[in-house]
This record gives sequence, C-alpha cells and structure tokens, in this order.
Amino acid sequence: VEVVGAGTDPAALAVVEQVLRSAGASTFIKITDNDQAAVDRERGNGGLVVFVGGPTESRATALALAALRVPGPEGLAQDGYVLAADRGVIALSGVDTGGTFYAAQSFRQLFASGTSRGFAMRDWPAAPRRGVIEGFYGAPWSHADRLAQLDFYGRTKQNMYVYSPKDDPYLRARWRDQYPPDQLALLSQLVTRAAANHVSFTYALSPGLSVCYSSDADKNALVAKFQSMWDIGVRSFAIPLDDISYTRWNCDADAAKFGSGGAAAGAAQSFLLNRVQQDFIATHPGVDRLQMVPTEYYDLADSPYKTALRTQLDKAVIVEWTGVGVIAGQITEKQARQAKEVFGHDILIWDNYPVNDYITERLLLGPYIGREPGVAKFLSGITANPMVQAEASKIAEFTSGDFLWNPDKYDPDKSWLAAIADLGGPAATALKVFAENNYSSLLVRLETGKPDLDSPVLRPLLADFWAALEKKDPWDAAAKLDGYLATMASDPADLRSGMAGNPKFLAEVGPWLDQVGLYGQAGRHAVRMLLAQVDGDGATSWAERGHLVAALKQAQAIRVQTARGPRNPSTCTDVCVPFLNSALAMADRWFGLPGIRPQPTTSMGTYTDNVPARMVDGDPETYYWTDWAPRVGDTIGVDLGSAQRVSHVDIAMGKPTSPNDFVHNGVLEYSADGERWTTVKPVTEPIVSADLPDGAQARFVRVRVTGTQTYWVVVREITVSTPDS
Ligand code: LTM
Repeated sequence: VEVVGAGTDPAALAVVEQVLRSAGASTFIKITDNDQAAVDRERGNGGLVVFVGGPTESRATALALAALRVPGPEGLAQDGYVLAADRGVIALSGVDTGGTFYAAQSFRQLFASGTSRGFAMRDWPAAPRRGVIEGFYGAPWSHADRLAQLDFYGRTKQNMYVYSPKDDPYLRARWRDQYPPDQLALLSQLVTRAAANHVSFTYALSPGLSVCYSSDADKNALVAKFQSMWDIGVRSFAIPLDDISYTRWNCDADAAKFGSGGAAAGAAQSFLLNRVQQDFIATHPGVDRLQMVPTEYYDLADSPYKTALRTQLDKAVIVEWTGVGVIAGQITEKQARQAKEVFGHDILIWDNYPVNDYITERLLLGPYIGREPGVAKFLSGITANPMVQAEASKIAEFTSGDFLWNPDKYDPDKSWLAAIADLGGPAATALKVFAENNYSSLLVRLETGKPDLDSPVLRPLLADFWAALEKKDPWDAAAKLDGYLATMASDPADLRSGMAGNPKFLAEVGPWLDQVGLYGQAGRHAVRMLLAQVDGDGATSWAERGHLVAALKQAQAIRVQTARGPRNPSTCTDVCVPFLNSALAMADRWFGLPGIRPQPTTSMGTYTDNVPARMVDGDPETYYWTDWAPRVGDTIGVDLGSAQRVSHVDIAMGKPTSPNDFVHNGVLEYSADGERWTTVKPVTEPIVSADLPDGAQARFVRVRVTGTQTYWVVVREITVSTPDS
C-alpha cells in the first residue's frame, strides 16, 4: 500500500515501486494521504504500508513518522531525508523532493543489502552540487551514453551534469549557431531524463574562441542560444572560458574598450557575463545561478586577471576551479578557502579525474582520492571530468559521488569495491582484476609523491616471487603469483561473459582487456620459464621463453584509436613489462645470451607518436617527446629489469629543430631497488655522459627534474653499459 500526497515526487515513487516489485510485490494500492480512513483500513488488512513524501509533498508521512517516534526531515540540508521502517510501515520523507528521491535510493540500497529489521536514518549530503562535467577533448559521449549516465547519477545521489564536450561544434567553434531540430530534440530528451533523476542539466556554452566581449550582437547571440535551451527545459547555464588566449582579442572593439593583458581580459569577461546575468539569468525566474570557468582556472596566484574577476564579476556568478595544477594531486581545505578569496566568488570544482584526454592510452579505473573533506563542505561542490569511455568512467564517478555525499566517512578502498560491485554485478571479481591493472593515475603520483605504479595486487606477488627465487625456494610464491596471473589470463573471457549485458563497456575497454589477458599469459610463461631453470630443465625453459615472447609481442602490437592517433594501450603500467623483461634478462643470462634489456620509464605524457620506447630503440634519429614541460619531480629513464653492475650511462636529449627540448635542471641518478637513489651528477646540458662508481648496482637509471622550465623534453637515446658490454 502506498500512501502519497498530491505533491509526492513521481521519480521517488517510481524507485519505491521498482524496489517493491523486485521484492515480489505485485499489487499496489495507492492512497492519497487525505484519506485517513483508507490508510487505517489497509493497515488493518495487514499490507505493507509505504509512506512516500516529505512535508512539502504529503501530510501522511509526518503522521507515520510521529507514530514511529522518528523526527521529520525539517531543518536538514538540501537533499536531506529521513527513512524509517518498523512493523509493516516504511516512511520516506525528504526535506525537499530531491531528499525524498534520495530516501528512495537508500531504500533500494538497503533492500539490495538485505536489511530487514526496523531502522531509522537521517541523511544529507555535504556538498550541495555533486556530479559530472562532460568537459573533455575527444569524441563526445553518445546520446545513449548520456542517458545511461543520467540514470546512474540518480542512483548514486549525484545532482548535476554539465554538458560541455569540447568537441561539440555548437558549444565552441559554432557557438552562435542554433542547433538543428534533430539535435535539439536529443538535447531535450537529455533534459527530461535529467529531471526524472533529480539531476540539474547545465548547458555550458564556450564562446571564447571567437567572441567579441563588448559586442551587443554577441551578447544577444549568447542569450538567444541560452533561450533555445531554456525552451527545452534547461534551467542551469555556464560560460566556460578555459583554454583560450587572453593576449589576443577577437575584435578591435575589445582592444579599444578594454586595453590589453590579464586585467583587460578579466574586465572584458566580467562585462559580458554581467550582461548575461542581467539580461538572461535575472529575467528567468527559477533559473539556477550562472557558472563560469575562468581562463586562469588552475592556480591560486593572485593576478591582474583574477583581481578583475574578483572586483567586477557579479557576485551571483559561481566560478569553477580545477585545484592547483589542472590535474590536482591534492585539493586541501586551505586551498579551497584561498580559492574563494582569490577569485572572490563561490567556487565549484571542475575536477580533472578520471579524464584521460591527456593520456589516451590509459584507462583510469582507480578511486577518487586526494581531496580533503572540507573541499566538499565549504565550496559549492565538485563536478568530475570523466573519460571518453563513459561506462568505464562510472567506477571513478561512483567514488567521487560517494565522497561528495559524506566526505568525512569516505574510504576510497571500500567505495571502490562498491563501485566495482555496482558496475560489474555478478562479474565483479573479474572486473576487479581488470580495474586493478588499470588502477593508477597521475593523481596517485601527485598525491602520494610516489611513482605512478599500477597493479597494486600483482606488485607484491611479484616482489615475493623474486625474493623467493633468489633464495632458490620459489615454489610457494610462484604458485600464488601464478594464481593471480591465471585470473588475468582468463579475464577477457570472464569479463566478456560476465558483463555481456553491458556491451558498451566491453567495447570501450576491449583493447585494454585483451592486453591484461596477454600479460597474464606472458607472466605465467615467465614463471614457468624461470622455474624450469631452477629445475635445470633447459628445453622446457626455452619453450616457455618462446611463448612468453610471443604473448608479449602480441600485447605490444594492440592498437586503440584515440583522438591523439593510434596508441598501444597501457595496462599494468610499469609493472608487467618490466617484470617480463627482467624474467627474460635473467633467463637469457642462464642461456648465455646478453642479459640487458633496458625499458623506458617516464612520469610524463607523450606528444603524438613519439613514444618512450624510442629512447631505447638503438636509433638516435628517433626520439621520445613529452607533451608538457616537466614539473619538479618528473623523471625519464630506463629500467634494466633487475639490479646489475652498470659502469656507464649516455643520454642524448634535444634535436636540431627543438634544441631547447632537454632537461635544463635535473640530476642523473641510479637505484638498485627503485627506493634508494644515488646521485651521479647534475644535468644541465642536452648530452649527458657519466661513469658510475666501481661496483655500482643499478636496476633503474633516470634523470630527475629539479627545477621548472617551459620547454618540453626530447630524449633521443639512453644507453647503459655494463663492465663487460
Ligand atoms: O580543465 C579544464 C578547465 N579544461 C581542460 C579540460 O577540458 C580537459 O579535459 C582537462 C584534461 O586534459 N584539462 C583542461 O585544461
């Protein structure tokens, strides 16, 4: 029996009915809450009575809560709710309709987890704005992706979706043009679906590439575009001005009116946005606050530009900020407070995780980390910028949504497992293996200061295996390692059958999944190859070596088409290939073959197809080219697979057409274990040549950056010599 009011939220009611139906209920009797006699009659008949609706929606729920001796939701923060159950009565009561909807979502979760005894909970989110900004470069999400995302946000209690794909021409390149009717119809569907999920659909128009800030015509074009969105139901708007130049005007009138430089850009942007605020926002009752992304969105340093925004931009406008450094390793409460001060406006975080448009060869499937609870509590909220791969983004999105609801209790590991269970369903175990091998990210390295190592489960198993091998008693460790490698090897088949119901996810991750499987296979051959040598069985070892090399080659031949061109996917990054190469090097020494196989290592991204492997391909004409200027702490080097005597290192950087692309301030270092490093000499020139001390044992050799620079880095060749090479 459902007891509802005239204003009961239909979306909440739909969720409740879906839960009850999945629990076996087939007959629903709906009673409007002014019919107390009917309520009493049905209660008397022994049916389960569910009261749905907070004080603004239904009168009866308040009475039911009183009978259960549970205080109502009055006074809770926006989206807060009370959910209580006892002896055949369940009451869902939100402080607003959003709250009732979230009560229904919690009801669904509790049902799924099997909670059946009486309980009462009061719950509310820490952050008012919680969600996702489709704000990446590359192929925009499909319509089906977006519909699925909006349902997902509803389920995970996220209330915001910002439509801002960089490659929708009607948002940036052709921002003045109205959408053709078929595209408008699709946007209209999204707006409707968003509303059904209590998600605010923000339409974000980026005019900065061509706008004339002072022009009436452009202001009118902007307002007209917003009006067309208003007409299909959009009630939230943004004007992102990121990734544009403010040293170049698009019209002479702006130069004449505002002058030049950062202060002029801030004044021009404020001028336009204030007019949109007055002419559109202020004239549309029910519209949300206008949001904007400043051109300086990535730091806290005060500047003439920020001063202009702080002093001239209407205070009603919310300013977005990415944290310090575009991809922020950490965002602290102190930084959040500073951002509010320096920008002088309420701040919404545009969080660049799990976006992978800057490392298209990676999937970022680890949890959301590195943000202090105060960031969620003291700012307007956070929108996470996801990957091109929509379904795969749900793992990180689930965890950021979790953080935003209750940051004090947020546990990234637990949240991540819940995300895996939510997406993987019956295939959660196989999904976990896959996600573990696509786990790490720049976020991890920036947050922890440790190398960006992947595969948290595999790594210790490998370390134990090497240690046991050294003690000539590898059997137990080998069995454990092989067990895990076997799950990797079977992961493509396991996940493809277990998640057959989500073909979009499988299509998105296919190349990465195949690679995990091949690394699993190659790893198992590596283990058998080395065990055969311990047994003195050269023939088996040689056969396994052949299988290993074949699987490794296959894994490295896989290509994925990305916005930056074809890429070899990177899974089990900096773990699997070094392990396989170390195993080969060790086996080859046993076979009497040369046993040194340097593998490239880098903490930076790759510019087009100038991949790190070119640093060790023996050809000084080819080169690795980073796609950003190194930050302090960035490294470039080689991994020899195992510690060995090294006598000399040569590094050739720069190239004739970009002679300054080398590390200008760095140190050459080596290490046997990747933890303790010995400095050889400073690096300040493009050509580095150095003898290592007698007896030096090195597995890793690297250049570590110690000072800032604006140039990217080209590395043509790194050559490492052993005493006998
Ligand atoms: O972060 C912002 C405000 N703008 C862009 C994003 O569109 C892009 O997805 C990320 C990651 O590459 N970086 C940006 O600077």
